[in-house]
Amino acid sequence: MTDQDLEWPSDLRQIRTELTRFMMSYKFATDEMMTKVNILKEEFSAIHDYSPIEHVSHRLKSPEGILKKANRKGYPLDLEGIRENIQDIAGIRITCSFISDTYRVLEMLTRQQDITVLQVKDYIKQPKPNGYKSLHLIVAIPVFMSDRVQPVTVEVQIRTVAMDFWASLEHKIFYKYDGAVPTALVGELKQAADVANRLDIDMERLHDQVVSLGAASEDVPAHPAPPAQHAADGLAPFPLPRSLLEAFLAKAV
Ligand code: 0O2
Repeated sequence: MTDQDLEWPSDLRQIRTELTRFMMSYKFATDEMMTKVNILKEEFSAIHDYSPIEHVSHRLKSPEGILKKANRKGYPLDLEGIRENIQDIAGIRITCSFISDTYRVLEMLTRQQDITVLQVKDYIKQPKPNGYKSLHLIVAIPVFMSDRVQPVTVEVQIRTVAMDFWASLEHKIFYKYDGAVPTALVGELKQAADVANRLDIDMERLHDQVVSLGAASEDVPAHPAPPAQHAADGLAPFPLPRSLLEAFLAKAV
């Protein structure tokens, strides 16, 4: 205990401990989900020609942001009320190359047995009026702590690189204008979303053509194999020299 701790009244110390536990549970849930997504990413990169997952990032809402949201939405300001009502304290964002990959990743995650799917919103099939597209998933994942198992919710957003590019810019503009984006800009953003969607469709069609060409000629890779370094996210891949493989084949190992 620090000197400062001793000066604090015990009820403040207690709420600090509870808030720390609360935030930690979301941090652990984020870590678990990141591990799950990174396993899929690495496995695809190492075993298949390419990974449907281009990039994954995460964020944890700050305690201040959580309280602001609870206030704004009129939720009870106790930890249980917040846990029940605010489902995006922990967030994971996955970007994929193609639209079909977003659904593939959704499928791979939702079929994992320790993940409970609480909600799926498909803003790809039904974009928001401003043009926003993404798959939103709210899941609960068990976090095993020293004295209990806590189911913790995580929001997972899955979108293409083009959708992500659009959403990041729109987010910046939205905040710059404090939500009151000028009509002309809203129109331009919607047009840009349509262009991003066209790009997604065209790129996927081209990709499919390359895949079928590759299948026909057997020598064009469906997707350039990532450099070995990329395959394991900075880890050197396991050394598998030909002699070792031959030994395996000959059951000599
Ligand atoms: P941040 O800073 O990214 O976390 P909710 O407000 O979450 O209770 P809602 O609006 O029904 O309920 O949730 P929804 O539609 O699932 O959206 C939640 C998150 O999706 C947002 O979180 C954004 O990250 C993203 N999102 C939704 N709509 C838009 C949009 O029109 N443009 C962009 N750029 N992002 C969007 P936060 O908390 O708003 O922001």
